[in-house]
Amino acid sequence: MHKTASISTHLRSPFIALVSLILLGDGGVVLNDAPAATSSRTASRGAPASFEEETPATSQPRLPAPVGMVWIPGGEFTMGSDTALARRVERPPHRVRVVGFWIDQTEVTNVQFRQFVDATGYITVAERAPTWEEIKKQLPPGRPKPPDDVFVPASLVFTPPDHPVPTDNPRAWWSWTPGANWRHPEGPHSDLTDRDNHPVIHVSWDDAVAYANWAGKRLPTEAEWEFAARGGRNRAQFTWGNDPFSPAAPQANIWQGRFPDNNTQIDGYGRTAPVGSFPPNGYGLYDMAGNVWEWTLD
Ligand SMILES: [Ca+2]
Ligand SMILES: [Ca+2]
Repeated sequence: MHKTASISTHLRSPFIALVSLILLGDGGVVLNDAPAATSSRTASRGAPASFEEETPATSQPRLPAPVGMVWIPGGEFTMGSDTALARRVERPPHRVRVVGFWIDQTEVTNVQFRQFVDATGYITVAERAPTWEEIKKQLPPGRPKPPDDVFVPASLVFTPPDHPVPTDNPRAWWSWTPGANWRHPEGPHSDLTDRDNHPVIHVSWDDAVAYANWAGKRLPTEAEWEFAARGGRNRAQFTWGNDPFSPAAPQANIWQGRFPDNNTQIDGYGRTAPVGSFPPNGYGLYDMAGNVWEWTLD
């Protein structure tokens, strides 16, 4: 689990996903995941002059590296961005300090998530029928009860239209699909054949936290996640630096072509890719940009 995105609006990863893990210095363990699309971790100008440009590691790991995890030294960095690609929630850029932590080198895979489910019998949110009591909490007061066919286990599946559509209405490409869940990513008739090492998807924040707890970790905070995603490149536009996306040597699994109806798949993948299919960032972390969105703790 872990990682994601970073990249700006280019990153329209249609998948929801998962998590990254972090383990804190002593045993504490943590894991984090982040919603990926936090997107544009582009760097920017404007750090207050009273801060140093960047401070070095603030802590050292006290344990041998846990399997599959990387030590992130911590330090101070410019979080967010106000460049053209930055989403509004990333503004304004501001200085943040994080302490050292361990984080998973890759997004959480289907194999890893299956181990958790097999060990615990955990049933994800997408596999449970919602109740009117739960839905009511998220609706304005007085809203009538929806029809019964809404109260079935379901999730959103990326379903590209066959023609150009305005990009201000996500309903044009997200389909509420009964039976879609992590075992059946595109719905009841799909499965995980040949996708063991793809990131698990259709995982809610609660599911990600449950996985992390089981693994003895926690989700990373958004600040930790972004610090890790930057890979030591303070204020860079992308997780790999400032170079634009290269069709000849794709840096990440993102969208190419016209969103959402024409994905040219120049990077080789129309949906998820096996974790670690693209070059790692400066900290040795994979898919911090692209592939799937990842959850963070906050
Ligand atoms: Ca990712
Ligand atoms: Ca792609």
